[in-house]
Amino acid sequence: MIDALNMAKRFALDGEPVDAKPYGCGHINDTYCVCCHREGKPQRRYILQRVNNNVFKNVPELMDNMIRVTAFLKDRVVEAGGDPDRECLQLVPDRSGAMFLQDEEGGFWRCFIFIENAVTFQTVEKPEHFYYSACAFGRFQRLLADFPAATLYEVIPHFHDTASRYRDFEQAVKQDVLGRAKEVQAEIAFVRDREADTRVLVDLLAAGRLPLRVTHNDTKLNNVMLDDVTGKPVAVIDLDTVMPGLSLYDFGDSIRFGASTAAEDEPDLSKASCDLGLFEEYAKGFLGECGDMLTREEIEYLAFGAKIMTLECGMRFLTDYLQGDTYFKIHRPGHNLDRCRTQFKLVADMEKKMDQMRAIVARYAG
Ligand code: ADP
Ligand code: GN1
Ligand code: MG
Repeated sequence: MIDALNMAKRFALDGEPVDAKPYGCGHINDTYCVCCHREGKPQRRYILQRVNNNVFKNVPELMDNMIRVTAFLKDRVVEAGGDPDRECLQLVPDRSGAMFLQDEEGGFWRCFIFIENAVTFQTVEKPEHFYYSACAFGRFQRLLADFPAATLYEVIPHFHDTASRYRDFEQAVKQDVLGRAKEVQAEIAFVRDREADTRVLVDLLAAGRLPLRVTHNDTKLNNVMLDDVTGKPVAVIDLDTVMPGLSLYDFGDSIRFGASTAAEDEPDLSKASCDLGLFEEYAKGFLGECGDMLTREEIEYLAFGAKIMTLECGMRFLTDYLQGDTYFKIHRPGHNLDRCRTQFKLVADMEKKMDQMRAIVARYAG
């Protein structure tokens, strides 16, 4: 096991690293908060991450995307008179000037400036937090509208290709490596009943009816930092999956996570539903920032995008459960199954509320 504090010492930090503690609730990377001691000055903090190279097969390409996207966003923040140390994710080089390094076991590490006086939420505590997260992701989409999308590597091919995710799911059911399929027949049937839905967005994209944009692709509430006093958006983080995608992915994934009345892994399913008040907060914030650049068909499919992102994520959790929990970090047996079930509960609830969701989008689309 590589020692995180020793890794921190290889980066060009301001002060002497004295502590590196596991940090945050991400499902993918190993994240540490590093404290640096500075003679006669307050301590300084950094975020150190070991990138998950089981999930990300080509870390140098991923880092190339990240270096260019963060530099692009930094320029936009500076142009707008903002503070780039706080308003955008910023990589810290290692002592040789490289933006990431490899340990002796082949693991990839990188370091970011710690965005201070800001918080990430695991669930919405106040509706306005969700509204502000929507403003942050809507603005993110608008700022990246001029980014040369074709120069970005597709770090995880077919990441939100729901039809391809469906095929992976069927493959996992067929292989059933741990004999778990028999316990999850209801969940398997739930997915199969919606097989046609998994093709809708990919088909629209292939037909040129939805535009490809630069999107974040992982717009969970805990991937945006909000000011800890005002609650207003500070920065969008977790830029590993910034790639060409659909605006509906970013809108949809936020709704999936943040408009739910329960945590993503809540075992008591009676607690999970899609809160239309929160849906409205998000639609208002997102469309307020980027609604004018969306096409008529994007607007038409936004609400459906929320359902598809939720179905896709549930299907991915189920696939990982069937494959023996090799992708998402789990913290208890059955964790991925609990996560899958909350997603399917939300899908069923969204299906009942789809007309209302569409009406809300139409109201804010102007
Ligand atoms: P994962 O891909 O595993 O989700 P993230 O990049 O989202 O990893 O980081 C995990 C958590 O660490 C975030 O939810 C956030 O709380 C915290 N974090 C990440 N980057 C920063 C940063 N630059 N400043 C402060 N906190 C951060
Ligand atoms: C992962 O990295 P994190 O925890 O923000 C996953 C997302 C899922 C999400 C489900 C690279 O996001 O796609 O929607 O878990 N990220 C990757 O909570 O697979
Ligand atoms: Mg994250």
